[in-house]
Amino acid sequence: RKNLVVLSSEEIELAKMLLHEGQKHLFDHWPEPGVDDGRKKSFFDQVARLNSSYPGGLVSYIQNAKRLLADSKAGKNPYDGFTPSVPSGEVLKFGDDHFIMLEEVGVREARKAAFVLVAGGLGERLGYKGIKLSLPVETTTGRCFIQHYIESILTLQEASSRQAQGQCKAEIPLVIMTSDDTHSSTVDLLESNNYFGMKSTQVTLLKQEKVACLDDNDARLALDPNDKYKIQTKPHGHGDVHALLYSSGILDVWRTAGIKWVLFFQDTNGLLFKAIPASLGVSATKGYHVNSLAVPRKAKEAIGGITKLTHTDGRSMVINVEYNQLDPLLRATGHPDGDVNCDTGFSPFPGNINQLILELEPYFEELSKTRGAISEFVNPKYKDSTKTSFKSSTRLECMMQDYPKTLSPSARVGFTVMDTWLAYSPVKNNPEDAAKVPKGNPYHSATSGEMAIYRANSLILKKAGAQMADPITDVFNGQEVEVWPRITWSPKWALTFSDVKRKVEAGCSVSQISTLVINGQNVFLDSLSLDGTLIVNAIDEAEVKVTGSVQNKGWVLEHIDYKDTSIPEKTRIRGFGIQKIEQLELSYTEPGNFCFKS
Ligand code: UGB
Repeated sequence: RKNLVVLSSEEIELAKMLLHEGQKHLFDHWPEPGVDDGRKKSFFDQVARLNSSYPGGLVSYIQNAKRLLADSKAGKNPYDGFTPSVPSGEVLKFGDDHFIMLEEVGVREARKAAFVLVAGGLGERLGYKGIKLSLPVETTTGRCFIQHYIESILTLQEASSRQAQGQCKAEIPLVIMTSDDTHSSTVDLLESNNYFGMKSTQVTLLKQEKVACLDDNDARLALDPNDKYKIQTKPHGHGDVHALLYSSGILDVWRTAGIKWVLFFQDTNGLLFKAIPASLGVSATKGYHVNSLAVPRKAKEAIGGITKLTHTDGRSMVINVEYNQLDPLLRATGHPDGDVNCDTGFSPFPGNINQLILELEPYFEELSKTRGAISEFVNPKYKDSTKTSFKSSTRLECMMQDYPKTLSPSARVGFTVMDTWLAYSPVKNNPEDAAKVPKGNPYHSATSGEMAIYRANSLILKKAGAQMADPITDVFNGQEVEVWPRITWSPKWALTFSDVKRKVEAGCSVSQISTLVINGQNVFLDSLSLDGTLIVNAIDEAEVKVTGSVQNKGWVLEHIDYKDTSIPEKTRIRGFGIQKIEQLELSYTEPGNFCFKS
C-alpha cells in the first residue's frame, strides 16, 4: 500500500482485487511514490483491459486458472466418466438430388445469415510472416483469402436476394475477429482494396485481447521479462469469438434485423464456400441449433474428431474432441487400439473443420447466461514429474468449437459431413513440416491448399459433364500432389452445383496442361475444347458463350525451392511458380450477348 501512486478509485479497486487474489508479487518491486509513476499508471491501464475483456473479469480468470492448474497437476482427465461413441449426422454426397435441394434451401436461407471469420491467429505453424488472409488462395489468379471470402458472401447475398423476389435486398454482415497480431494488417488489407467490393459498413472488426500468463500452480500472474510494470500475455484462442460477439452487442443488432444463422469460419480454407450452401440447407431442414461441418478423417490426423460423449451420470453431448485427446480417451474406454481407421479407410469419427453454423436465437439465449465464456483448458509444460514448476509461463486457452459443451442435452446439435475434396483444404503447415506428414495424410500446406482448388473445380466440371483429363502427380517442396488442370472461377460465376450445371453445356473437354480462368457471372461454356490457357472476363451485363477449340502453349508450373529467398515468400511456400507462356484472353466490357467461337 505504501508504494502506491495516487490512484483513481477504479485503480484502487483493481489493486485490492489483485491483492485479494494472491497477486501481491506484482507490486513487491515497486519503488516509492514519485518513481516510475507513469509506468505504474500504465500497469493499471493494462490490468483494467485484462479485467474488462474476460467474462467475469480477472477474478474469474485467476480462479478458473487455479482450478484448471490443480486438475492438471492431479492428472485429472477432462473426459473422466465419459464414453465416446460415433454420433449420427448428415452425410452428403456431392451433386445428388438431395445435395442440390439442400443447396437451394441454403441459398434461400443465406439472406438471414451473418458470417464470422476468426482471424486472430498468427499461423505459427505456417511460419508465414504476413497475415494469412492476405495469402493467395491460388496463384493462377492471385486472389487472396479475404477477397475470395468477401466475393463469395456477396454472391450469396445476390443469389439469396434474387430468390426472395419482391422482398427487401439482403445485406449479409461479416464480422472478422482479429488480435493485436493481425488487426492493423487486416484493416490495411481491407482499406487498400476498398473492402473487396463489400460496403465497409457491412464489415465489423472485433479485436480479441490476449490473456495474462501464469507463473505457477497458484495462478500467480507472470510479469513480462522485459517490463516489470507489464503482465505477460498470450493468445487465449479462437473461443474468444463468442464473448466478443456477446459483449459487442452485435448479436442483438442481428436479432432485430431478422438474422437467423451465424456461420463461423477459419482464415485459410479456400474450398469452404463450396460447402456452405448445402450445410446451411442442412441446418434449416434439420432445425439444428448447432451444425458442425466435418470431413472424413484419417485416424490420428491432426484435426479434432466429432464425438458423442456419454457420461456415467447420464449427460451426453456431441462435441469436437481434439486429436491428441481422442486416442487416449478411446484407449481408456475399451478400445485398446485407440483411434484407428475402419473399413472405409477413415476414422469413424468425422474430422472437425471448425466451421460452425449456429441458430442465432438459441445461441443468444445461451450467451445471455454464459456471457460467451467457453470451457477452457490449460497446457503447462512442467519442469519435472513433481509438476510443481513450469518451464515457461502458461495461460488458459479456449476453442470456439467447445461452445456446445455448456448446452442442455435438449439442444439440437448435429453435424454435416462432406467430401474433403469439396470442403476442406486449409493452409496451416510450413513446407518442412508438411513434407514430414505420413503418406496418405493431408499436408495442409500452401502447396496442397492450392492444388485442392484445381482438383475440386476439375471434379465439379467433370460431374457437370465436362471431359476432364486425369491429373498427373508431381512433387513440390517435398510433397507429392495430384496436379489437375488449373481451373478457377470467381464466386460470381458459380456458387452452387446447379450454377455450374447451367453454365457448362454439352461436349466440353479440358486437357491436363490447361488453365481456365472465368471472371464473370454470365459466361457459358458450350462444346469448348481447351488445351492451353483461356481467360474469360465479362461484366455482369454481358452474356458470353464460349465454344470451339482453344489451343496454345499455355501456362506451366515451374518447380522452385522454398529455401530460395530471392523468391517472394507467398510463392516459395508453394514450391512452384507459374510461367505464363501463351494464353487467349477474352474481355467483355460492354453489355450485350456475345458468342466466341474459336
Ligand atoms: N485464431 C484466432 O482467431 N485467435 C486465436 O487466438 C487463435 C486462432 P489454427 P487450431 O481446421 O484443422 C483448429 O491455429 O486452433 C483463428 C481446431 O481447433 O489454424 O490449431 C486462426 O486465425 C481443430 O479442431 O487451428 O485448430 C484460424 O483462423 C481443427 O479443426 C483459426 O482460429 C483445426 O483448426 C484456427 O486456428 C483445423
